Amino acid sequence: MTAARLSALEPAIFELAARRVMARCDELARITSTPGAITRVHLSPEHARVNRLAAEWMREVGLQTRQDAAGNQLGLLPAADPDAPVLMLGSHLDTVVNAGRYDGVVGVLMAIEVVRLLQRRVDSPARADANARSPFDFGMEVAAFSDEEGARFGKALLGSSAVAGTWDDAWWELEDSDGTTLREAALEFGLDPGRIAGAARRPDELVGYLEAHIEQGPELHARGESLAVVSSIASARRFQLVVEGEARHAGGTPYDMRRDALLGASEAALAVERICSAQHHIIGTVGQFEAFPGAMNVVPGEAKFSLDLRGEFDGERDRVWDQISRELDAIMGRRRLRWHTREVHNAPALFCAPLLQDVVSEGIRSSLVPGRAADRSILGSGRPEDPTTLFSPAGHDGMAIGAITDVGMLFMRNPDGVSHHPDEAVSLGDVALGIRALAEAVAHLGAEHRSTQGAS
Ligand code: HGY
Ligand code: MN
Ligand code: MN
Repeated sequence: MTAARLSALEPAIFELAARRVMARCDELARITSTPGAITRVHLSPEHARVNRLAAEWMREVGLQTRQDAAGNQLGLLPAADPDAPVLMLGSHLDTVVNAGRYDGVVGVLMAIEVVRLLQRRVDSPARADANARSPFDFGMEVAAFSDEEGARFGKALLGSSAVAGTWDDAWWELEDSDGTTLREAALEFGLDPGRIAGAARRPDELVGYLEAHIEQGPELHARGESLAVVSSIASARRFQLVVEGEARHAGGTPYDMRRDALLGASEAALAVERICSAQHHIIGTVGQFEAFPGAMNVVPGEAKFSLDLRGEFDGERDRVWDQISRELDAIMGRRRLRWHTREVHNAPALFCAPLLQDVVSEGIRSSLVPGRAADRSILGSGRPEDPTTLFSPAGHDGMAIGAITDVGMLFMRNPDGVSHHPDEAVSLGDVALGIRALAEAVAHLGAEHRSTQGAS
């Protein structure tokens, strides 16, 4: 299908697709381990249920489905040439604890709609077609990654890291809060840890990876715009930190004798804020914080906390971590405490491929309907040639997939920039525009691919 033919589709078709996406986001939100809230972590019974549902929806648009050894749900629409590489489209279906309903999920469901539209399966035919083929020289594969958030085992991007072939066998020993290891959880889920290498894809099997996601920040909302091209994804490190002091009687221990681990950890959390807020595009967050033994009448002898540290550039992020470490040495030294840390996640910054940034920009431009080219609600500058480009401080599966193929991303506005929270939102209209832009981006890539393959 050419981009021109796709552009001829009525806006109502994209709205219909967006309605289906929104309804399915609601349906997936009901699959949760915490009634009344949305929590769906890696290798849980809820993970199995959403994979089954996603597979059904994938088959409905002609995708051939399978679950890989990392619990990722995949759906393939092969090219006519069985040896042709595939363009991967997708996002993740796992959530943080007490999540919103769109983070990750909306990108998977939009990818399914894009595959439907690019085959002109406009009316959602409920029939599997084993002979369906991609309209491009490359196949299309929808990926619903199993673990992007790292909510259960601390290490994020487990699903996409397996696909990227960057799996580290040490991860099998990671434990969740109940002491269940990743290996035990995988076995219980019905996966064979010995087959994890089979989830890996080779670079020559892929044309690239495209993902649509809500912005998870306030930029588009503040600018009154719907869509943006992503230029890069922040580099990230995550740490579990432990402060050791001495637990003693809350009444009988004078201040000069106290070695209060909670106060040391509290001062550390404030130091993280002070150090990071003085930098450009470096963000540090202490999101978990616990005191032990956790009694009202005992000076805390131990404290544990987490640190999520992100930056636009790896070197800058690492220099800030060194600065935080030196500050922790000083704080704990003054308070006669000890501290140590374990790094549980480390992902470098990912720069989106220029070609995929270009096709996403083209997609956003093409998503303009006639007569609305100067509508600021679609393109902030009002100039169709100039879609907004944003850096993503939030992490995404592309950070892992970038090890083996080019990555491109499309952001949709989320009102007030609220995410990782039940109030997370995206409008039907922005999802409709996003579906159109993503489909147009794929069509532009198809044309580009054809011309470069033909030329070679
Ligand atoms: O934490 C993140 O940035 C992502 O939403 N998992
Ligand atoms: Mn998230
Ligand atoms: Mn996400």
